[in-house]
Amino acid sequence: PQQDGLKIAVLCHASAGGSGVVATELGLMVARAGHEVHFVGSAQPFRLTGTGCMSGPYFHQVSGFAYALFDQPYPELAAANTLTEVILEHGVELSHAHYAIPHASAALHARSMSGHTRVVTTLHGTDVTLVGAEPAFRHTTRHAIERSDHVTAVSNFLADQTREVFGTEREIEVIYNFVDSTRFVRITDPTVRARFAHPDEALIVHVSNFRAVKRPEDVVQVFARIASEIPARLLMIGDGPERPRAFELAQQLGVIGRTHFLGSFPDVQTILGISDLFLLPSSNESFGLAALEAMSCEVPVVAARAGGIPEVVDDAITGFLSPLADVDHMADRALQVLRDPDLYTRMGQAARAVAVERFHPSLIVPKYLAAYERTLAKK
Ligand code: GMT
Repeated sequence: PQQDGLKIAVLCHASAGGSGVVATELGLMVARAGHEVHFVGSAQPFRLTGTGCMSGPYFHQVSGFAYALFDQPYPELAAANTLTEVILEHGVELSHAHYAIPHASAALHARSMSGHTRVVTTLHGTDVTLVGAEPAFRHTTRHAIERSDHVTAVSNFLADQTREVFGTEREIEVIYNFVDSTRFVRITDPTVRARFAHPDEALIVHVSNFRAVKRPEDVVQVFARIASEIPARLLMIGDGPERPRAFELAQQLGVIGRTHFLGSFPDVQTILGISDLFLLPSSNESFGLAALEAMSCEVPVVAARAGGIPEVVDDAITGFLSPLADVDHMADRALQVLRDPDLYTRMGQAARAVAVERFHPSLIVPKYLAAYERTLAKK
């Protein structure tokens, strides 16, 4: 364990998804900066590598308890219990909860049980816009937000939305998502691209968890229009409930031979690094980390003008923003950029510049570290 530096616990979702990615990448960078980081979760976060006994970061699996009387596994209580053990055993001073439910609630519970630690909560989007707005979770989410020692949100849109949905005056600091621009880069080796597309084909990509909010069927609709005009191929990365419907639609529209559902895997940078265009037609998106990762790889983005996406994608500069569900508009804009090599190069370079100049870890990670220090210094 570290002798100096902060001792921090991180609670996040382990499955493929933006909040888990941000939590993991941040925790790894905070650990590299010399702090002791303990991840606590039901499973090891999918991008978490390099955990070790000497310098960390450490991973503590939440213990489960199956008992005939319990009709549910009570994940929040189990997480609170494991977190309390970690706090007491390792002297953790601060818990960073990514996602209000169940993590901020579990962290608040552990704060009461352990008698110390501060709680920083980061709101990522669906915890507020979908889950939190559900009457079943409204009071619990509001409580988690109001009682955390510090709250951050990943975009101005999300901070405003949180204040509106919960009618809270709570101070919410906006800290954007970030991207490691040394890992997410253009791959120029033609042999890598040749594994996925012919040289004359435009390579279109979509990365998501295929939930309804991502509108993956719009991706297929847009692609079918593109493919009717120019040689093109679509890579669908990720998995989730809407994947079968998107697959079926690709069959119906006759583009299944040029559409590849590759499933979920952690090193998306290879696919993004060889792609020509990223599609993000989500109906709601607090930030759009996958789009930022594409931008870092010089890939222009065509997205719906929804949620916090306009804080990431500059319309007509790093990609195009379209009205929600307007698949014709999205296809027109996609074809415009794919058919014009000068525009394509300009947009790709502008996208990379924005990723590096606005969303580099060296700009964003210190904001979290400063938030930790300020929270610990609070009386
Ligand atoms: O996009 C998802 O559905 C996953 C979700 C999550 O909670 O893991 O991502 C949310 O957090 C990301 C990281 O802050 C943001 O970049 C995504 O925009 C946000 N997703 C939504 O708001 C739908």
